[in-house]
Order: sequence, then C-alpha cells, then structure tokens
Amino acid sequence: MKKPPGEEPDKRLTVTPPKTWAAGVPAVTHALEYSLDETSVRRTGVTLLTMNQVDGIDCPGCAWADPTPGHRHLNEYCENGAKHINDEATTRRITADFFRRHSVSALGRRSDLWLNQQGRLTEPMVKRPDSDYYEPISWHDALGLLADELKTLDSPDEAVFYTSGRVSNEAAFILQLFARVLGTNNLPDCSNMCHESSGFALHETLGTGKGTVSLEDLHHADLIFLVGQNPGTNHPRQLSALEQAKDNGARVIAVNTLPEAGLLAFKNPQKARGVIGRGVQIADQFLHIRSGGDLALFQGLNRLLLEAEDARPGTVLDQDFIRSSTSGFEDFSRHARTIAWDDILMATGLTREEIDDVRDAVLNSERVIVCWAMGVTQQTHAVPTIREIVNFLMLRGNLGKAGAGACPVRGHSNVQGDRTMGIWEQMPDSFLDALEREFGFEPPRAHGLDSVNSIRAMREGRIKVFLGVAGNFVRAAPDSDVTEDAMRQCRLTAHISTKLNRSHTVCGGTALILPTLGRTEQDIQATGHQFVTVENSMSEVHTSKGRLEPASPILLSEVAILCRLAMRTLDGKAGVPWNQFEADYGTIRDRISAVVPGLHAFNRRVARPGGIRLPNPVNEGVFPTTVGKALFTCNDWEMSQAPEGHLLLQTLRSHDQWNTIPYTNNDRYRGIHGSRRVVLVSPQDVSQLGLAQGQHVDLVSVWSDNAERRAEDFVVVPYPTTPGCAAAYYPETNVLLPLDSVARTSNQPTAKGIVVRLEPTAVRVE
Ligand SMILES: Nc1nc2c(c(=O)[nH]1)N[C@H]1C(S)=C(S)[C@@H](COP(=O)(O)OP(=O)(O)OC[C@H]3O[C@@H](n4cnc5c(=O)[nH]c(N)nc54)[C@H](O)[C@@H]3O)O[C@H]1N2
Ligand SMILES: Nc1nc2c(c(=O)[nH]1)N[C@H]1C(S)=C(S)[C@@H](COP(=O)(O)OP(=O)(O)OC[C@H]3O[C@@H](n4cnc5c(=O)[nH]c(N)nc54)[C@H](O)[C@@H]3O)O[C@H]1N2
Ligand code: SF4
Ligand SMILES: [Mo]
Repeated sequence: MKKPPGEEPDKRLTVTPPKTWAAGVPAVTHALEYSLDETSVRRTGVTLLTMNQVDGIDCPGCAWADPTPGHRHLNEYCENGAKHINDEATTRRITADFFRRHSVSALGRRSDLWLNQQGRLTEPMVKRPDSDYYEPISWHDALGLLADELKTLDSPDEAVFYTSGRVSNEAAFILQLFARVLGTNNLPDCSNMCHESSGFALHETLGTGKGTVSLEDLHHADLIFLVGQNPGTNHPRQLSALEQAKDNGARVIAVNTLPEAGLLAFKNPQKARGVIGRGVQIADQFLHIRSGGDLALFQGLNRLLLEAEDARPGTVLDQDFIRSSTSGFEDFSRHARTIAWDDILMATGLTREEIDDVRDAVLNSERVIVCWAMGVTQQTHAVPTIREIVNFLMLRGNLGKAGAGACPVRGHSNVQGDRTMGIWEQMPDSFLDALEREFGFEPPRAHGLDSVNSIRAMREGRIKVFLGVAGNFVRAAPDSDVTEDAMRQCRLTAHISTKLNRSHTVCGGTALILPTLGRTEQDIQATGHQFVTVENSMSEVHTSKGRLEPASPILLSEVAILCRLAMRTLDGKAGVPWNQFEADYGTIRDRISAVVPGLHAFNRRVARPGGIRLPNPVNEGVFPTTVGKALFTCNDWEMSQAPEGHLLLQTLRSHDQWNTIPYTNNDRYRGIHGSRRVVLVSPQDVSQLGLAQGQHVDLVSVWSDNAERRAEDFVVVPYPTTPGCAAAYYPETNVLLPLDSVARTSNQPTAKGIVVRLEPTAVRVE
C-alpha cells in the first residue's frame, strides 16, 4: 500500500538514549507547556486544579484510580492527564468556514496530528452523497436525517453503534437502551480491542470480568507484577501507587519486551526526593521477555510452585483456598507438569535462573498482585495467558484477600463503566431481563457484532448505518485499508465527537459530524448544571462535573444528542421518557439503579466523597462461574513465532499521544524526536538482517491470505527490545494488522504480535 494518507512529510528525526526514569520536573514542565500552547492560563488553572478532586472533573485520560478523599494532593494529575485535558480544553475552534476551505478528500490526506490540532468541533455538519464538502446543518435536520435512515432499515441489525471509553455512564446507558429498544445488540466498543481478552478469561475462571484489587491493595502488596504494561506513559499515577507500595516493602517485577523508563525508576514530582533526588527504583527485577512469552512464563512459574509443594508438602500452596473455592486443580496440576522447560525457555527467551528468582520472590510473599495491559491482551493466545495468570494467583490463594489479586489495568477513563452500563454486544440475560422489567420492552437476545465483526459485516454490505459515539474507529481498528473500504460501504456514517479525526474523512454516502461537549465543560440542562459519573479500573464509581464554558453555544451533550435521536427514531415506542432523561440526568441514574446490580440508590450514594465501590464477588469469596467455584484451567504451551528473516512487531503508544491521536512527533522517554515513522529493532537483529541504523525500510506484514500489507518508509532505530521483537507506533502501523488476526475466543485484534519483514525502501521518483 501507498504511504498511509495523511502522513506528514518526515520531520528531522533525532534519536537520543532512552530515559532510565520517568516523571520528575520535566513531566511538569512538558504538561504546562502543552497546556499553555493549547489554551489560556485561566482555563489551565480551572481544569488542572479541579482535576480528580472531589466534585471536580474526572481526568478524561486513563482509568487509573484516585487516592481516597483526604489523601489527594492539590495537583492530583500527571503529565499526560494534563496534556489530555487541555487537548480538550483547547481554545482553537473549527467552524463552518474551515469545512468550506478543506474538502473531505483534502482532509483525508492530512495527518492524525494535524486534524486534531485544528481545535474543537463547534457545529453539526453534513456531507451529502454527491459532495466532497461538509456543510452546516441544524441539529433538527441532522438528527432527523439520521433517524430517517434508522427507521427505513430492513432490520435494526443493519445499524452499528460504536462506543469509545470516554463516554459517561449516563450517555452509555442511554445509547444501549436506544439500540436495544430499536432492536439490536450491535454495540461494538473500543474494549473489543483493549481488554476483551481479560474479560473473557476472568469471566470464565472467576465469574466476573473485572479486576479484583483496589489502590489500598496495591499499597499493601508484598509483590507486584507489571506485565506488558508501560505505566510511566499510560498510567503515570500508577507510579505513585508503586512508590508507596515500595515504601511499605513491596517488590516489583516488570515483564516487558522493552525496558520502559517508568519501569526502571520514578521521580515523584510531588515529593522533594522526586524533584532533587535520584528517584525510586521501580522494578527490582526486569524480565526482558520475548513477545508473547508471558503464557510460558506463568506456566513455568506454576510448575515451579507445584514442585516446591511436592518438596515441602503443605507449605507452598494454599490448600484451604484450593479445596474450598476452586475446581479443576487435579487436572491442572497434572497438565502443568507436562510443559517442558526447553519450551518455556524458548518461548520466554529467559534463563532458568531468572525464572527461579521469580519463584523465590513469590515464595517469600504473602500477598501478590499481577497487573497487566496490552502486551498481554493483544496476542493470539491472550486468553490462555490470562487464564494461566489466574492459575498462578490461585495456587497461593492470592485472590479475594487484602493486598492480592488480579489487576487488568484499563485504558480509557470510563471504558469499564460503559460495560457496566450495558455497552457490549453480548450482555448476559440477567442484564437484558432487568432492562425488560424496568422499561417494559423485549430486548433482542441474539448477540450483536463486536468491532472486528462489524467491519466484516460492513465490508459485505450488511450494515447501512454506522454511529460512532466518541473515538476514532477507522484508526483504532485493524487493517486500515480494509476498515476504510468497509466504512465507505455504509449509506450513512455519523460521529458524535469533540475533535476532528480521520473517521470523519472516511464517509459513507452521507456523513454527519455531531459535535459534543467534553467532560471539562459545563453541562446545563432544563433542570440545571448536570454532573455525570464514571467508573475507574478499580470499580469505583464517582462523579465528574465540567467547569469550563462550552467550546460553542451550539454544542449538545452526548446525553442530549442520544435522547433526541431516540425520540425522533422511535416515535414514543416503549414509552421511555427521553425528554425527562435529557432534562435531568438524575432520572437516568434512578433507572440505572434498577437495572445494574451494585448501583442501588445511585444518586444518593454517588454524591458521597469518593463515590461508590462496586462489589466484586471474588472479594466476598463468591465465584459466579458455571460451577460456582473459581476454575483452574489447562492451557497448552504455545509461542509466538516469526519465520526466518522476519520479526514480531508490536504496535504501541508513544509518550506523546492519546491512542489514535499523536500530540507531537516526539517520544521523550524512548529518546525519539521529530518523527513517528520509526521502527525499534534490537542491535542484534539490525546486524543479522543486514540493516543499518537510520536506514529507511518498508514494513511488510505476512498473513495467510497473502494480501500485501505495507507501511512505507520507516527509519530503523537500534533499541534494546528483545531480539526478534520490533516495535513501532500505532495507528500508523494498523495497516499491517490483518482483520482476521485475532485472539482466540475474545476476537481481539493482535496488535502486539504482527509478523513483519523489513524491506529497504525503494528509491522512488516523485
Ligand atoms: N498517555 C497515554 N495514556 C494512555 C493511552 C494513551 O494512548 N496515551 N491509552 C490508554 C488506553 S486506551 C490503554 S488500553 C492503555 C494502554 O496501556 P499499555 O498497555 O501500557 O500501552 P501500550 O503502549 O500498548 O504498551 C504495551 C506495553 O506492553 C509491552 N509489550 C508488548 N508486547 C509484549 C509481550 O509480548 N509481553 C510483555 N510482557 N510485554 C509486551 C510493550 O513494550 C509496552 O510497554 O493506556 C491508556 N493510557
Ligand atoms: N495497532 C493498534 N491498534 C489499537 C491499539 C494498539 O495498541 N495497537 N489499541 C487499541 C485500544 S487499547 C483502544 S482503547 C482503541 C482506541 O480507540 P478509540 O477509543 O476509538 O480512539 P481514541 O483515539 O481514543 O479516540 C479519539 C477521539 O475521540 C473523540 N473524543 C474525545 N473525547 C470525547 C468525548 O468526551 N466525547 C466524544 N463524543 N468524543 C470524544 C475525539 O473526537 C477524538 O478524536 O484503539 C485500539 N487499537
Ligand atoms: S494517571 Fe491517568 S487518570 Fe490519573 S491523571 Fe494521569 S492520565 Fe489522568
Ligand atoms: Mo484501550
């Protein structure tokens, strides 16, 4: 394929040595620089000082939890949260005039970075089938147009409703209610591409798809694993929690293909020693693992624990827990011993001594937590890997007790809450029954389409209408060219968005931009100033109240847009009080109380400082699995492999981007400046593949359909990644990820395990 449309011409790339510590004073200066570049001193003050405070704005960045009220700093945010919030609070505006000057095809040639830099969307726009330009349209006409398309579908299953994890609980609940009253479960979301594998594995083994630990648990663990996770960039305040855990005596073991700065050391900008000192070493042990080797690592550890118990019966395993709370131990124990050490060492690339050291650390710890993120979930064998992590935790009873447990670290600030609200194409019958009781309609029962299956259906012409509620579907999804072609098959594509992105330039026949309020902004409805609620990675539900003047007086909130759309589309069907919901979000929460377990008396309880912690059955010793106990599972050994001359490519985030949106072309911690078109390759592979530092290469992926997937013109940067494993940034590399390359059972795209070869870039005559 050609160079992905919209790439900026290569900036001058400079490469400096990767950093060996994260945060500190530079983090604060970078945050302020970016904020002041985007917005004013006053707006920066309003957003940053109320961020993550009780009754303030919930950070729209990641899903990391806030300390309990009373333990919060005045500046309870991180560099990336500050950048992120001010990216929304920017004073730049996109008006109708902008769209008169730039055709849709011209916008399609711009970079993700440029599109985002143009500022906030301010009025609804439509692109008609015969035009290459967006033009203004009233809210009334825009929603009428969308409603008419939905009403004329042959089946409601010809529509899909995509959600990104920024959406509040209230808007998410309204969206799923609308889709289900309309008659479809086609509710794909970003979670399909994020922690779907965690949800599947945890659900099967523990009976709940969510993590089991709180911030308190983390502070009091003896041993914390950070597996396939880059907290210094993606969950920066996790480093404060780890610092505290270490102060309390915890050990940390980091497992990664890259020695990320935040895994090595942390200088807490809120503490004197973080400003002037050497910082705190985070990882006591760093396991430089091969891509996809985590399954084998935990298989090896589990085998060692079983053997330690054989040697000293009754001293290693938590027999009480295993007997009373689990099922399948005998089969697991037999199977685990069959996995050969040679295979484990080959898959992990680690030495036996390294794994023995980890075993010793485990044996010396009463309370163990395993945290993981995309390095684990975006692999073909992600589900068995997480099942094996659960086996590991269960062997020593590290579940359901203080200071221990499973911690899938979520991405978007409300991705977990959206699921709680019913954004999932496979919601269980218990939830659908509750909806039926509460609203008196029959929700559809057949499972809907997830993200990958939505693309397949669009490609086959089975989807006529795509509505994206937040997010940037065409850039987040795999196989960019395939996804873009699929989107263009739709009769209508519409996006409820705060900022311009590439999804707005890849249009169905008709396309709509429906601009909305961001979380930083005052949301005033008929009954006054509304707040919304969100749920973080640790199942804490709390409020968020915007403070800034809206970016434009024309903007509607997500809730208002969805309620009005529902009213126009459903003509009063099912008697849902959409009007009342729009006027008073408290009335939505009242209905959520009746549908979602754990959120009874939602309005009253969420108003308390710190909000509500949703119960996790595991912490009450209850395992709502098929057999009513936690399940040990048998997982066959497997490893990720690339043929001779090829590498396993992971597609990851730079320090200066939010998912599909780069904020700059820099990646400070990794020492990359000025360009994102780089591929990080181990020095050993650089020489073995006959490449050179600074050489220009095309990345070509290899897949069974033999289709050519090529990302052109990347610069080779020697980097201490595990040999055989390369890294490059997402979303520029999504073109390489075949749609059918998914994790088994969870159907999650394998964005961390793409087989590629590096071809020297042909000299082109322009
Ligand atoms: N600033 C910022 N914060 C964010 C985001 C953002 O884009 N920018 N995105 C948010 C979202 S939605 C999410 S899901 C999270 C993502 O948070 P992360 O999962 O930390 O994000 P990635 O950049 O994908 O990094 C994956 C990490 O896994 C490692 N890795 C890759 N393959 C393997 C493997 O096979 N085994 C092991 N053990 N490690 C491996 C990589 O080297 C990298 O350190 O961050 C959230 N927070
Ligand atoms: N190759 C590869 N692909 C990946 C990944 C990877 O690691 N590698 N990671 C995957 C993961 S973990 C995720 S979560 C997805 C992310 O996929 P998405 O969540 O779809 O993508 P984002 O980049 O977060 O979406 C950014 C857009 O959201 C809109 N937006 C921001 N805030 C708001 C708001 O408050 N309201 C509304 N309505 N709109 C808003 C803006 O218009 C902005 O342009 O990507 C996935 N894709
Ligand atoms: S760690 Fe995450 S939630 Fe906390 S301030 Fe940073 S980006 Fe925001
Ligand atoms: Mo994510």
